[in-house]
Amino acid sequence: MGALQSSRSETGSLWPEDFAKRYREKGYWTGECLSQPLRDFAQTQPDSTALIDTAGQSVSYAALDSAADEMAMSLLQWGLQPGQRMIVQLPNTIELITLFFGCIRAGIIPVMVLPTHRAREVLHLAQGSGAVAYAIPDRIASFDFRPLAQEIQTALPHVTKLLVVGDVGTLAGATSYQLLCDMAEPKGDLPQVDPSSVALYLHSGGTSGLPKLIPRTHDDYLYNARASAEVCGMGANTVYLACLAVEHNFPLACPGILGALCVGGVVVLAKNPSPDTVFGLIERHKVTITAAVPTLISLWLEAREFDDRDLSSLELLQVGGAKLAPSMAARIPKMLGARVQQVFGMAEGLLNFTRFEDALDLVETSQGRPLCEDDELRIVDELGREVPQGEVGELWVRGPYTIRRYVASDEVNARAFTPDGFYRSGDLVRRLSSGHLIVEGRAGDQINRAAEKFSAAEIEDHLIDHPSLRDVAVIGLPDEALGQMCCAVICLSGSDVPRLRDLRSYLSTRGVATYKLPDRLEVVPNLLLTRFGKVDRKALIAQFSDLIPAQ
Ligand code: OOB
Repeated sequence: MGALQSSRSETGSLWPEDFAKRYREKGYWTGECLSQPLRDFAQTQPDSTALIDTAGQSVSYAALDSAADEMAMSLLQWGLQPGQRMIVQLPNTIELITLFFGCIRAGIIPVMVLPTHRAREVLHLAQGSGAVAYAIPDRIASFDFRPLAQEIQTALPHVTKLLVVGDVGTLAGATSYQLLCDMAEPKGDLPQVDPSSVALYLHSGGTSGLPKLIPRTHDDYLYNARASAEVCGMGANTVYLACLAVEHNFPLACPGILGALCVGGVVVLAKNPSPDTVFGLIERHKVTITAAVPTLISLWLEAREFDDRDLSSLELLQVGGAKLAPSMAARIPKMLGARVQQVFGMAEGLLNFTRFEDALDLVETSQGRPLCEDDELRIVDELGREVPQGEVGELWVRGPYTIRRYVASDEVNARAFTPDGFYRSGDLVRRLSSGHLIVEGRAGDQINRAAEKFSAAEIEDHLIDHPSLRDVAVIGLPDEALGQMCCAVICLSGSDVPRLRDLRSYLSTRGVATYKLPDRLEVVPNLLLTRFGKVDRKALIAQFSDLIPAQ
């Protein structure tokens, strides 16, 4: 992927004018900056709490609003310019939210990178976005982000500015977050932000390579957050707990943090999603809604067997990112006292929610129905023809908050989008007569391990360079705890037989994120091929799924 070239990616509508006009007329796009609701509530309810972190430190709407202004001014005084990009890779903290809104107000585009991403992913996203700045924590647990930042800066000289939350250490030329905050002179003008311009970049899970950059505009992302907040019944009494990494679309805006701040609610930031942290925060702050992925839910349910904290405030538990087993859905109300809402979404846009009024059966077995009546869905066969009602096909979508392009080459975009602007999601779904969708699988070779997605090809491309391997296929195998586990099926080039451990550390030294490392290794004399000479993944999956002992 080349660096951002086209100014059209940053300014002007990313939708064709006739669609943009319709979305404005219908009131989906309001022409506001993504941080406008924060400004509004800072005036109408200045003293209400906006954020609380894991340590219990809180910030009011008025304080967050002025901290965001000051941060915006500091960023500009630091030398950043509106339209430039900044990689943001921070844990769920007040600093992250302040920096996010500071960027938004200064017209600087945050590129949201997960704390679990490592050199490979960060390099790719920094290069693709042409980022000039990179914000990191000093460390999270045992991982030190400062050498990572140094590596990125050495590889990409356009990343001229490093910002460290915490101790800068020996990181040459870096600025500490605190120093930046102290720098602010509370005067000066902030730029006028064009609401149809890109507000932030999310990243995709990746079907054929590394994650792709997803441009989300002020208009479309504010709609995304507001409309989601409405579906979830959020209001001023809402206390939203963000326990997934905030750089992900789900806790950021579905409705997430932005949704809660759009209705004057409180956001609690969990530093990790462990049952202990989460149950403690729910009890302490009377959390009403949170979002999780199925793997987490299974941990919470297990932990809850031996836990008696008061979780009675929790009204709604959103589950998405990967398919929720109906049996697990049924256990949630009994064990955690909350209603379940299934959310089938994607960083590219489309969101589906089960609704409060849905029958229990639908809530437990379907992945919900689209957020907006102007979400246009097509469910198609391999030739792009709509399948008959109720049959399985690939989901294509177009609508007021679904992107029309990645920041990527024309070839990549031509594969991912149809000429008339539908995003080819790669998800295989079935639509019920009620409009609810059931996710049946994926068309591509993407692995969804504990709701973290990555492409099999990305890992294969690394492993094939390993001197002991002649051939390799990476496949996702069904796993009760993870949804899918990552399995490397290898053919040897000589007599040396690498162990799983060796391959994992080989990938780590190449800067691959930990969540993508294989969980299992199978050695075969040759890979099974299809009639067309391609690796027969389906056959490999069938072969090795059989070897997994029944639970
Ligand atoms: C969410 O977003 P992404 O971009 O990390 O992943 C999107 C993909 C979907 O295309 C689908 O393959 C899978 O994740 N997925 C689900 C699902 N929710 C997402 N598969 C089955 N059941 C579900 N409920 O994962 C995301 C974004 C916003 C809200 C919720 C999830």
